Amino acid sequence: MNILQFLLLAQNLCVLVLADPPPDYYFPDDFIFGAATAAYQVEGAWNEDGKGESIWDRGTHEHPDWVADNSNGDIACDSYHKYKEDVQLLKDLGVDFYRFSISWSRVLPTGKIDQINQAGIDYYNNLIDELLANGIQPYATMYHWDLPQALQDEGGWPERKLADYFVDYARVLFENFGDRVKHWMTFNEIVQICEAGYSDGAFAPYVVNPGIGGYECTHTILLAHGRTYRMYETDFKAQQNGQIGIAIDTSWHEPNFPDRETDQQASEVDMEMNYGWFVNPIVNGNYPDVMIERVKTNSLAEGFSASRLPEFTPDEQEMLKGTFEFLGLNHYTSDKVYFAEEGAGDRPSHWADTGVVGYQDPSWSGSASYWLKVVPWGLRNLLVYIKNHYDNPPVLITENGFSDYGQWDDYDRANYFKDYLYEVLRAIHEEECNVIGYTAWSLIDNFEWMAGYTQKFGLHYVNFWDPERTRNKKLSSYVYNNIITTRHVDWDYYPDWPQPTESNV
Ligand code: GBH
Repeated sequence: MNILQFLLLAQNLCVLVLADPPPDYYFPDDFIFGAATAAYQVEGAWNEDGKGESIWDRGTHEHPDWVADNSNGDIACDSYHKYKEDVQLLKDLGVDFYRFSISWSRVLPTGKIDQINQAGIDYYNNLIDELLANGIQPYATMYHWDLPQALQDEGGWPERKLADYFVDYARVLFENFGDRVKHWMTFNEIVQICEAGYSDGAFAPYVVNPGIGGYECTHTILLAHGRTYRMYETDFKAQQNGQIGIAIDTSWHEPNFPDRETDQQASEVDMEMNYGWFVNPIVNGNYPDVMIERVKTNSLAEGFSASRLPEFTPDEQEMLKGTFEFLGLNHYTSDKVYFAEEGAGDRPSHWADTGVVGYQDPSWSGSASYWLKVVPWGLRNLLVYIKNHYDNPPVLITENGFSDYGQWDDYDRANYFKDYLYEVLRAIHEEECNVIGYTAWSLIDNFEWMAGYTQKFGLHYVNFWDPERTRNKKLSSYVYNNIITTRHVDWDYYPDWPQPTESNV
């Protein structure tokens, strides 16, 4: 070793020794923690006690081979019968709230109010009462993808009359549950409902109509959301005093080269076209200007006489503006983006309208889901983006989580929660982002849509080979509980835990 090498080594050692450890931030006292599921993914009992058929019942039954393991949600975790066990798990986790969804066709089998299924009302009453008896607040999502099939038979979400049916359904929910449910999310992930459901055909009802179906569907849903908010405001708010939000999902779209101006613009356009598309109408009353322009330019170039993006009337814009008490955010992963070449992509399509290419850095570590790479800092960048673009609204993280193949000792999931939650802490303490709470996806392993039961997101293991659908704690449930109770991230905490002996992995 020469003197120069020695000095370099000495310098590196100094940096190692002297570098400050990451600051030990704490969650604010009023910061809330929860865990989430969705009706079709956990309930099962798909045709019991008067429940009507949904588009996911129909889709998985008609095309079993479209789901990775040919499975479906007929039984799933059997939470319809085992909800008390779920509540016990929530209690042991120490969460403040449970985010679950209500199955529209369990409450209204045909989707319409002329037929109310009392057994469905009873089920959710029981679940809500059990939660409250255990000190857990119910956070209810009205729609997590399971449209009553009868309404799909009338054309589904691209049909504007679906907004009327949704508002009727929401009224039934407020009337029956609003005395105890004080936090509502109207919809879960509009982009998945609409782009996957009505543009690409990747999700039920598997309609392929790119560049048109997704825009029409979204328009109906945004109107349904806004009108539900206004109905609550006029007819229920005074007595029930609850809050209405919505859960919108987005990745963080990092500029490919952060210093390159065109990549910064690509990131901005991608965020507006995939997040602003839903948030801007709810916050400011209309689609983002850049989206209105781009879809119109493309539509005219393609020979359409008008834009494929529907328009809100001035009254509708007024109605929509400010229709949220909290913005729900579902976030899992990030990508890096740059502008596509002129004319790239099949047209018409939302992708071509956006005109941005994204990819995931091969150095990012993966999960059991091809789309889910671990990028904790992406969450902080996203939270800062939301703060800057929408005047620092209250953000409730309504989903965040990691998939594996189902091991008990799920260190990767535990570390994912630590790393992402630490970025939430940094967003709060270093960037003054108004993040009010966090929800882990998911409370239990469940039916992961087109991936069936091949990808597991649960804090708790469910044995799907066992008719009893036995639940067991994974390592990550202890780690999440430790974060909730100590209110910070303890990097060294891994439990000495009683590993379950049975296994179906
Ligand atoms: C959430 O969506 C959902 O709200 C929740 O129900 C789901 O279980 C959870 O994520 C985990 O996936 O190309 O067909 O494989 C997150 C957004 C949308 C991400 C679909 C994965 C790929 C679908 N997801 N996307 S596919």
